[in-house]
Amino acid sequence: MQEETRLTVTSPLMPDLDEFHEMLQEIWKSRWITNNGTFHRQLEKELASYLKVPYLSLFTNGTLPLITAFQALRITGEVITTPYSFVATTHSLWWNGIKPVFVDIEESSCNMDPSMIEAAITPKTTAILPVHCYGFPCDVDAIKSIADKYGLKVIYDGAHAFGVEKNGDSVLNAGDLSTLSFHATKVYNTIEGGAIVMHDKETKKRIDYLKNFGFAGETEVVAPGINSKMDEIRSVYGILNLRLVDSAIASRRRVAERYRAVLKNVEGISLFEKFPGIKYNYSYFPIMVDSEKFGKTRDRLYEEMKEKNIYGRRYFYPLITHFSTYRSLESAKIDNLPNANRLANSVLCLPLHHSLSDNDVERVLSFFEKR
Ligand code: T4K
Repeated sequence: MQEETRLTVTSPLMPDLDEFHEMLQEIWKSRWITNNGTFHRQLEKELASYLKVPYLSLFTNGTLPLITAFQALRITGEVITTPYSFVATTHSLWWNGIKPVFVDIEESSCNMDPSMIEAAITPKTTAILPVHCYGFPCDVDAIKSIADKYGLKVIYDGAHAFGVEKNGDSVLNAGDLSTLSFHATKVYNTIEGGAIVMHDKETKKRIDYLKNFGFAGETEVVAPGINSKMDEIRSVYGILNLRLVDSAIASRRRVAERYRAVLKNVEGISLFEKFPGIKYNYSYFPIMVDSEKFGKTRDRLYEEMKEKNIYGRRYFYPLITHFSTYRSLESAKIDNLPNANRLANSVLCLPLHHSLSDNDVERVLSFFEKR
């Protein structure tokens, strides 16, 4: 019997090859291939407009924007953050010599629980680093009121939040800065890529210097910046993908709705609630598996799917606090993070992307049929 095709948790959105080729010819003609080129500038403008944000600076991946954001705001000391994310979130603090202080998440959203923040503040606390996990918006109002009360900066890791809006406003406008990832696995990608979203021109200028070694002109270096400049080839790829992203999100929504319609009735499987007023991007489809009620553990389900060539992902297992770099921190203790630990052991992200066929979706759902 022929083996069924491999279904992965995601699959990259890719531009039409002929159109890409046409635009590459322009780059070849101009012989300008990186360092703030025409297409780089065009993509920054188009993304800012698409995302409804005032200013945006492109980067070569989604990790360097985080690292640079803390440098740009001169953050030191301790930063309050979530353990339930991709490890790059916390690594950005490590690279700045900042101590992460972990607080627990809300079970309903997987995001930092604002009611846990105040107790974690010390005289060394300078900022908060929440993540809009899976593209589910954080409680930005609650976080802002705590930040304002204690004079803390807020930097959002918006790696999953491309195009997510709350009451018509981009969630990327919350906080002092927000970062994005345009990695191949994201809703929108430039192969590798990322960005920082900021509120004013001056901050953009500083961040543009920082991603170019700190150069402000030919002879002046204002700070020890990094090299994280997006090149023209990936900028063109990004311009073309931006034209496809709405339709890709619509396809993702159809898959997510089909999953939701079936899985809401499956004993032992819980879904994350959808809230009114939110424009979701359907970047992930996490489900929670209650092994007693479902009759098998999350890990068993994950393995059985793999045996049938279906590759879900246990995002975010292990928790960041379980990695050796962070494990010994006081705030990394399991007792401090009960919800995060529970979710890390029970969530499975099902395959969700624009090119899943109806048949693919039914293959995934067959694992949840009455047994
Ligand atoms: N903050 C947050 C909250 C993040 O989630 C991330 C990254 C970052 C910051 C940092 O952003 P970047 O520096 O990465 O831009 C993936 C991604 O590598 C990573 O970008 C992402 N988050 C994380 C959640 O997931 P892996 O190890 O799961 O990726 P990988 O290579 O196993 O890919 C997953 C599946 O996607 C594959 O099984 C198949 C499919 N795939 C992947 C690639 C690369 C393709 O079909 N084609 C491809 O080219 O980390």
